[in-house]
Amino acid sequence: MNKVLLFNPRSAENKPRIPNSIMNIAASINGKYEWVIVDGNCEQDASAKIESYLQTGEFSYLGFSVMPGPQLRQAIPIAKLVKQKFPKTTMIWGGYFPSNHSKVVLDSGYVDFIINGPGDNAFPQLLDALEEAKPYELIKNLIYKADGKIYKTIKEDLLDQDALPRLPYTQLGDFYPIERYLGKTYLGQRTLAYHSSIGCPFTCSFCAVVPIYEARWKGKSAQHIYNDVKYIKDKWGADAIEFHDNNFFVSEKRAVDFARLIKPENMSWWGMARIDTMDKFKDSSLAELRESGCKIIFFGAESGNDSVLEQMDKGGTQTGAQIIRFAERLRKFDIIPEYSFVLGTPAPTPQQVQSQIDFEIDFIKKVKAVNPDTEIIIYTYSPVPTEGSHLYEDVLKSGFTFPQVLEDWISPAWESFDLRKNPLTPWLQPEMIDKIRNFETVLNGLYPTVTDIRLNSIKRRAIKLVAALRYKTSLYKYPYEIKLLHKVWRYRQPEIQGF
Ligand code: B12
Ligand code: SF4
Repeated sequence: MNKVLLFNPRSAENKPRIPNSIMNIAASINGKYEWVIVDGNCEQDASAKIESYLQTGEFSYLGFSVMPGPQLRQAIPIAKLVKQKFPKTTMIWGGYFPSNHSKVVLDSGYVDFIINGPGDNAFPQLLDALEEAKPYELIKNLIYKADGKIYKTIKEDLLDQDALPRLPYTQLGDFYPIERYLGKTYLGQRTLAYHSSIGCPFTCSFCAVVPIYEARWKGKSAQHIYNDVKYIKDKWGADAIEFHDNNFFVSEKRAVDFARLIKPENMSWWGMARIDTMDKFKDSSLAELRESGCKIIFFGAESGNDSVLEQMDKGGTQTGAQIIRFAERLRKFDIIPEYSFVLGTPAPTPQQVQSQIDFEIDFIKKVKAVNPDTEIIIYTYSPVPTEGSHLYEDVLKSGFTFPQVLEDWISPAWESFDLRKNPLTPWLQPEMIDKIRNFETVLNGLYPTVTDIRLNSIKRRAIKLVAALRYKTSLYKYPYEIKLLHKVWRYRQPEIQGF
């Protein structure tokens, strides 16, 4: 039987995390097909490694996991090279990028199939069909091209997450030591990345999860999560957990059940949530979460302006007032809120775009005033193709288009778009982007992130000192002195380098 090569392109400069996307795919074929993993985060030369496997002639199938941004830097040239040198192999891409940008990926000519969303059934079914030369057209969650036309098959219902096969950690360890994936972070000495649920029940109009999961969510049970975590703790010494779920806290009961189970294990943990969902949690639940080791929670605050929140379809219940009130509420429980904001959404005139940015800057300062420990992450709005949303309609009306050629996605400009730093959208003028980035520099100067564990107290004090006056007087222009210190001390930004 033909073997399968699974590739996780490099996504982090350092600190590799357990490659959960590709591990789920490995689990789906484990015991049925022989597979190997190449993790770009752990290889000096991933391309050479892949070639050395393919030269054995044993591998027919390649599965690449691709999210937008720097992963494309390896995914695109390596896929192209593989198709040139080993034209008989079948190239299958999965993950957020190909699912949301299927046309440009399939038009490249070097990707044969896309798994659209979860691949736990679709991937093994596709391999079976190809191995046995049977039709694949009825396999759910598949995108392919035939006779120049792109076909998307229907989506599968979300699977019972507890029924999925366990991730093959021991086999991963045959390729790369598991200890290497358990990095030192703000949370602990050996931090485990774990993914306990898929999708999200909401439909925010800027979010890439929506077109794939269409407001569906399914989670593993608290007991199941605990069993997995405990196994890794006992076997490899994990002492902290990063939950990579889009929305870990959808169910108050599941979160509290997990807190009760994990508390005796003395582990710190972190996850992502919505403000309006968690604001409904009882005080006793928040207290239990903290006591169990939950130190910091990431929230998509997005905007302090209620009409922008409505434009973003933020579920209808989150308000600016609530964002501030909730930051204050979490302070009482000693949980650090990590608030992310999306600045630079479209508006009818440049003046309105600018005044909205100014409003958000003032709003962020208000949040900081009520809870200075709040971590602030600032993104600029980079459209995702959430067909049918008003926000995306505004985007299309503005004349914005995505690249038509796959290689264009790795140009510096589009990479910056992916990183949500400089999004190339027609309504954002360069001086607006400068203002956002300069404010961010000053803010990060006065309030360096707690997640940067290399920044000692002397360095922190030095940066704070130079940034304080600028912050107080709203003088954000040309913050070269702060940028220099950030550069010299290699200040880390959690949104790019890992949370
Ligand atoms: C971990 C993570 C990271 C880590 C990577 C860690 C590391 N060191 O490798 C870090 C923090 C570096 C990161 C960075 C970025 N990320 Co990121 N990241 C994630 C996160 C939280 C988890 C991914 C994961 O493991 N999922 C678990 C698996 C099980 O789910 P899955 O990936 O969906 O996989 C399933 C299917 O998609 C499919 N599948 C996936 N791969 C494959 C491959 C094959 C062959 C097949 C068949 C199927 C398949 O099957 C899987 C199982 O069913 C996701 C959000 C999320 N919860 O998924 C965001 C996410 C993927 N990231 C995203 C983005 C945008 C980025 C950035 C590009 C930008 C940014 N500023 O955030 C940066 C890029 C920086 C960089 N250096 O690359 C977005 C993508 C949005 C979009 N527009 O498409 C997401 C969805 C977050 C979000 N909601 O906005 N990220
Ligand atoms: S709540 Fe978060 S993950 Fe869910 S749709 Fe909104 S932005 Fe996306």
